[in-house]
Amino acid sequence: GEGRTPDGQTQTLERTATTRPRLYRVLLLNDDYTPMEFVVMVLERYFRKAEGEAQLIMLAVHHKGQGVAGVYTRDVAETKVAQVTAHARREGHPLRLLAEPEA
Ligand code: TYC
Repeated sequence: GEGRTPDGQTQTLERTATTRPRLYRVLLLNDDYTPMEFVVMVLERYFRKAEGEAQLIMLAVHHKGQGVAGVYTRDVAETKVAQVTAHARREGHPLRLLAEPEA
């Protein structure tokens, strides 16, 4: 990038091409017991979905068995899986999520 010499001149420094990090889908899995409103709350609070979109995603998972809650770098995806799973267990719900690499 750009640097500065002691006399205040700018100089262009070597720059190596970077690669984009691999992205992971956080999948939400259906089950028979987790309340629909809990899943909607999870999509709003942890995955920053607006209420209407959260309801659509929840219903799609309910009917199709699974769906994408969000797409993130690996650390973020795995942290969301862990946080939401812990929250669901604290509330006594069997909700399952997993992170899988895109293509
Ligand atoms: N199938 C659940 C019910 O009928 C609702 C649900 C939706 C559960 C999505 C999990 O990922 C899920 N209460």
